[in-house]
Amino acid sequence: MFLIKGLACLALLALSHAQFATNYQSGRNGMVHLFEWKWDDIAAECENFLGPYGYAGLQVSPVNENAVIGNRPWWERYQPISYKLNTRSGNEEQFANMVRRCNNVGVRTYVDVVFNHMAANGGTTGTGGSNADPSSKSFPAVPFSSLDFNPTCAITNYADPTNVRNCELVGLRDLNQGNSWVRDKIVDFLNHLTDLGVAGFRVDAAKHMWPGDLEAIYGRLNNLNTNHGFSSGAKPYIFQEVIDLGGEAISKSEYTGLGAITEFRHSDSIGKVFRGKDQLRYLTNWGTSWGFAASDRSLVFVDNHDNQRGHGAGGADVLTYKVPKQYKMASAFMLAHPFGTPRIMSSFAFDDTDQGPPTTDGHNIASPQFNSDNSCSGGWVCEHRWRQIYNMVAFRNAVGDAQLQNWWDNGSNQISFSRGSQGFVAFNNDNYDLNSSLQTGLSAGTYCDVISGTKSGSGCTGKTITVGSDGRANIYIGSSEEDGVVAIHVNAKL
Ligand code: ARE
Ligand code: CA
Repeated sequence: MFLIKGLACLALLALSHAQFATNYQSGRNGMVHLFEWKWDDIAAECENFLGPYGYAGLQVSPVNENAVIGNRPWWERYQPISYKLNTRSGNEEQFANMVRRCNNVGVRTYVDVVFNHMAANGGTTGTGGSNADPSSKSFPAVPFSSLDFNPTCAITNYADPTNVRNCELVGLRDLNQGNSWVRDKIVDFLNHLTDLGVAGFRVDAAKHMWPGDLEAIYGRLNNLNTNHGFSSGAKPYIFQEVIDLGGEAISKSEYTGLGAITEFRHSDSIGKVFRGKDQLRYLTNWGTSWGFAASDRSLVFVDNHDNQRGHGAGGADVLTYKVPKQYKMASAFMLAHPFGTPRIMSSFAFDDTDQGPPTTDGHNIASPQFNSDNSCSGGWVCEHRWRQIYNMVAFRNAVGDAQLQNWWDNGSNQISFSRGSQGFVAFNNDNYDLNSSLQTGLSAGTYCDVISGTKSGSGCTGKTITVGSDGRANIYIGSSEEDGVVAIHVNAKL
């Protein structure tokens, strides 16, 4: 009896410290990173699009005051000046209003939190009007002084964990998270966001902080705010930016006990596969066999705000909106496959890798404009509003936890599989047509292909696929079609 009680207690304890649950509303899946969007625009997007189309969550750009830098590159937001919620995206009132409105329509908010460092030399004025002097490590609006930082040294050697964690990443003043004042300020900042109703955090540059320090910080985080619909005792979902493509001293496994990690190998591998550098048939064991962290520890993505423009890790193989056919195929695969917690990138168009978001006057961020086909204009790419992508979010919601079954491949770059009897998807990345009778796992009937169209009333604006009483259907994907994928699911039955 004592033993059983003890075990139950341990289980509860483990649960109460778990930062691995996404806190999504049941029936919803799929997170979108609305990179550089303004809070008022996101609030409207939750109500008009993300909520109705089934998205579960959104990641915002950093919310705290950052250094104002000359021609306003996007990356100024990774140079904190204080923890006041004042950026080009809006102020605290606007942020709080956004979180509330998004939660009201079932869409959770995840904040990109930057606390490895403060601004580098040159960042002297903040977006909230605060002043700082990074050259003397003085950030009075927090306040932090030189005592709160590690001694100045540059990160030069990824084979040396101490250099990576105690020195400065590209000159950014490196906070000492072992210092109790620093911890207090970080914990206050994160708990303030939780009080406002956020559901979790993307921890920027986690690899550059000691796991023990992060554990101490995470251990002091408040439960989620039950006034926003979270269950009592729920903890913030934490996904840590740890770039681990292998070959370095620091490994993601040092962080997976604390929360999820951004699985960069997923981005790297999916890019290589859909660029034709690896065959689609090898996707049959997609997951930990590819070197990925466990499914519930892996935040997965095709591209992120860094690697889509050559910052951070990853190179030429990363797929972005600039190669739309392969990008949509990779995104559809990620969303159809049960592995990991998928995050969709929503970009602004860029030519120059430093270029900031669209503005009205060089400083103030411009709002996205919307076209009748749901797509965006005004410099915003809005991959999350591409039919092939948002319809695959609906696919993911429709299939739920159904097992991956009925795997088929042609021995090279044509594959298909079902998610139980809920959904079926097929891909053709060969330079000849796919034209085969395939097992869909679905019940007999006519279905709308949610890639080429959408179910509308009793009709379909794209291809239809007829499943026979044996579950088989004739699947055709021409090699020169606009999209190399077809997808059907129970909610798209006509
Ligand atoms: C900018 C300028 C710099 C200048 C600096 C200070 O570009 O030239 O020295 O300001 O004045 C972003 C941008 C940076 C930018 C920075 C601050 O990408 O260009 O610097 O904001 O404004 C490493 C880290 C990883 C990091 C990537 C970019 O490990 O944490 O580099 N990613 C996050 C964010 C970025 C952000 C920061 C961190 C900083 O997602 O958007 O930087 O907050 C190997 C390693 C990787 C390493 C990679 C590149 O692959 O495995 O760990 O990634 O090399 O060094
Ligand atoms: Ca550090």
